[in-house]
Parts: sequence; C-alpha cells; structure tokens
Amino acid sequence: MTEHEDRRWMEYALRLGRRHLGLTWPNPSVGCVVVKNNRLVGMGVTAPGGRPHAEPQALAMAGRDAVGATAYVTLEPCAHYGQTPPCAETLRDAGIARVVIALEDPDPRVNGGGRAILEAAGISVSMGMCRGEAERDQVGYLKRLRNGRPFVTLKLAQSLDGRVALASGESKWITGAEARRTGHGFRANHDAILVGHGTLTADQPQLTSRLPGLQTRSPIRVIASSDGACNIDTMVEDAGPPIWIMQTAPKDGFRDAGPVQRERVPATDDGRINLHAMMERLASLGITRLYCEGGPTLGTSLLKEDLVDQIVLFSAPMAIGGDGRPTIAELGLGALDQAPAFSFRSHRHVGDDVLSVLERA
Ligand code: AOF
Ligand code: ZN
Repeated sequence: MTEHEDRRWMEYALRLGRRHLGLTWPNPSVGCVVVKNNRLVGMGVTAPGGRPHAEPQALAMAGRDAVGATAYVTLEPCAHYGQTPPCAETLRDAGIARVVIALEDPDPRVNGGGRAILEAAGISVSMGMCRGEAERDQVGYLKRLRNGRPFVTLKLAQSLDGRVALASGESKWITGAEARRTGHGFRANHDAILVGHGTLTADQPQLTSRLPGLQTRSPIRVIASSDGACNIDTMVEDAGPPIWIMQTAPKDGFRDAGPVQRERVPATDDGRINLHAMMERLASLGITRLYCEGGPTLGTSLLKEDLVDQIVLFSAPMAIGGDGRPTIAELGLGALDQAPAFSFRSHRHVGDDVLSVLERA
C-alpha cells in the first residue's frame, strides 16, 4: 500500500469517526475501515453511547476477508477488558496483518498497550497517519483526559459592529435563517449545550437540534443559574434531552418535573458559579464537547476565565451602533497583551452572513 493510499483510507476512517461526534461521550468517536487488496471490506464507528467500539463492527462486516487485511483506525485500539475484549486482541484474532493508527490513546488503560498487543503478535503497526486531523476530531476526548474539562466552543452571533441586540433588547433576527440553521448543526456534534440563566429567560430557547435528520442528535441541555431558579417549562414539555442545572444553591427545595438534574457547584467569592469547578463537574459527568450559546454575560465570564477553546462567530452585514448591547461585555483589560487572543481558522459565507471559526492562540 502506498502512503497516498494509506492516507486516503485513513481519511475515510476519519470521516466515519466524525459522524458520531456528540453521541459517544465520554468515549471518543473512533472510525475504523478494513481494506484488502485496496478494496473496502469492513467499516465501523463507535456506536452511540460509546459501545460497541469501532473495530469489532468493522471486523464483523469484513468476516473472513479480515485475514491478511489492513485496518485503519483513527485512535489506538484499546487494550483493556471492558464489556468486550480489547480491540487490539480482536484485530489480532481476526487475522489482520497490518494496522495503521492516527493517534495514540492517552487513556491510562491503553496508552501504548494496544500497539504493544499488536506488535507482540507480529502485526505491522504504523502510527501517526493524519495525526493532526485525528487530534482535531478528538479535541473533546483529549481535553477531558488531559485537562479534566470539556473542550469549550463559544458561539457568537452579532452585527458587523459587534452587537447582539438593540438597547431595547430586540435581537430577532440579526443573523439570517441559514446562519441559524448552521448553528443548529453545531449543536448536533456536541455532547452538551450551555446557556446562562439570562439567555434562558430572555429567549426561552429549546436548545435542541431541529435540523431534518438531526433531531435525535440534540445535546444535553445545561443551564448555569447560581440560585438555581430558571424557567424551563417549555423545555420540560418538549420531551427533548435531559436538562442539567448547575447552581451554587442547595439542590433541595426545588420541585422539578421531568428529566431535570441539579448539580451543586462551588461559588466564587462574590457568589457566582465557579466556572472552572463547573467545567470539572461537567467533565466528571462525561461531557467532552461543550457548545456555549450562553449570551454575553456567560460568554464574557468564560473568556475572562480563559475557558474558551474555540469561537464560532456569525457576523451579519448590519450596523446596530454603540447604543446596542455588545457581544462581549467589559473585560477590564489594563493592557492589550492581556486580551484573550485567537487565531482565525476558517471563514465562509452562510446566506448573507459570514461564519468565522477561531481557535485559542
Ligand atoms: C477503541 N475503539 O471505538 C473506542 C475506543 O468503557 P469502555 O470499555 O468502552 O472503554 C472506553 C475507552 O475505550 C476510552 O476511554 C478509549 O480509551 C477507548 N475508546 N477504543 O479501541 C473505539 N471508542
Ligand atoms: Zn476498543
């Protein structure tokens, strides 16, 4: 197999893996393809809920064609006994001759162990094919393992002069329908969506993914409300995904209906939610990819706390003026070199608006 062919098959496996981003937490969404004589004989992606893993599914499809074949996996095959045997052993026992892996699995139960099982069986292993793309796809999984918090994407939708509403609060609509649809698409590949209590009260959003075909992909709905008070009646009624309320107030004393879970998190000195502690709690609950549509107050706090890894910025070709409400509130910077800095990763037109994706510099 030439390097060009290896790359092509790994890209195929990466595309498969991306399909279940947002559905497999706390597990990564891994893609696997089995190839024989440069022909695809099996493919799999980590199932919703995180199990079964990708490899046994791809091997089941390949059947006896797996003997002597090459497997392309976007993450090192696991080495531990869970509900099923380690994927590295399953690949070995299926007769796979060569395994191409994009990225080492830093899970302490794996961490080189999968590769070692394969090599001990005389299987040829290539590590690092398309590593950069695989890391990008696995940012949530990696962030939670390495930093104990989810990868945080902040969504902003604003006028060309950085405003989200008129002084009156009127904000419907600044960006157009296509931008809003694209925003819903982002919801679908995240594990959870976060809003502040202010946005919830102002907009009464459902926070679900309502794009055709993606209705079953709505993330957990997380609401940050330090005193725990929030009006979630419309959400409880829509039979959508669970609602988690992050609050500093005691959990008892609330009478909740439906799929509501309250989590008590530590407060800051001035009585607000300690956002670092909240992120740690979300990670311990399994969240790896968090999408914040939070509104200016929450977004500004996340920026201040350096908790924003990526921004998706929708900009509308409309001026609102300095009397409008700013996208980002006061940061109280004393010098420019203290400003949260990002680098542009991509731009594209969505309807009449522009979508920019920025990542933490
Ligand atoms: C693979 N293939 O498709 C995935 C892997 O709780 P368990 O037993 O499912 O194990 C979770 C761990 O398995 C997870 O932390 C990661 O190390 C690995 N995920 N491994 O071989 C897969 N999703
Ligand atoms: Zn596995």
